[in-house]
Amino acid sequence: MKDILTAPFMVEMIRTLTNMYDHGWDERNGGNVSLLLEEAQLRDYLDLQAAPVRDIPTGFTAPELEGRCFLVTGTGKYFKNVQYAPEVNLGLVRIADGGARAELLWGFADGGKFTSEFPAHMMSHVVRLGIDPTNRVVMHCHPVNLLAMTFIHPLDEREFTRTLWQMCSECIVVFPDGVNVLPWMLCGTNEIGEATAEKMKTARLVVWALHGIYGVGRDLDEAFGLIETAEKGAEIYMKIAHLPRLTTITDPQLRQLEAHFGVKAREGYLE
Ligand code: 2HA
Ligand code: ZN
Repeated sequence: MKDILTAPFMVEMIRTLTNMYDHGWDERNGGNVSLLLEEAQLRDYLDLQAAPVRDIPTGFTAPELEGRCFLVTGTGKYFKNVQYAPEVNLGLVRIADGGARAELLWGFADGGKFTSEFPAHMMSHVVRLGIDPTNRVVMHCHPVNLLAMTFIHPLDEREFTRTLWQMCSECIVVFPDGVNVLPWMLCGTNEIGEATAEKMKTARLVVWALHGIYGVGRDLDEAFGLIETAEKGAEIYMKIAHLPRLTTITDPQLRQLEAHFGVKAREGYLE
């Protein structure tokens, strides 16, 4: 077997988590990421027939994910530390018993377990895989400007999305499906997991007001880039929201971006 710490998916996960920390999105133990892996990606690094290290109950069901493997961040663990001790801060789990149990195949070496937001991650994976079978990543973090924006901007999803689209030309191109928004809810529960997954049916970005954001993607770069672009829009908004606005990107201009880049803006979101 090859050393799993040299696996391309592991290297990419560690780089991405470090980068998220460096962006200031993941203070202390803030944020969590899960990456769906195929058996073919794992075979050289793990004996998949071997008995699991231990079982971890999940507290929910997700029969759609039976047998699927996820590399996931640990509860209470700091993104800052992942690069120095990946086997403590990350775990590789295989979903079993219709979702009720996760078999630990590698990691969480200090006896730890997956993120408290595991329900939101797994339920979001189920929904996004139904829409795009190539989806692999669910990413959650606390970007400052998106979070700040939820204190001062109406949480109406159309309005929130339109404001972000107006902040820079890239926004409508990168997330034409827009940004969905949940009001403040208690985090770490099945309820917020179910609500997040429901919102994932119509957009790949879901803001948790006064808390943070969820993004998904086919790989770590795509999920990161989605959040990065929305956060850029929010940063511009936070710089200008209190100033007189003399110029904006108009709806006809947003239509031009839509046509030129071959994307389809969320139905009814443009005038
Ligand atoms: O894991 O971000 O939402 C820490 C969090 C909870
Ligand atoms: Zn959070």
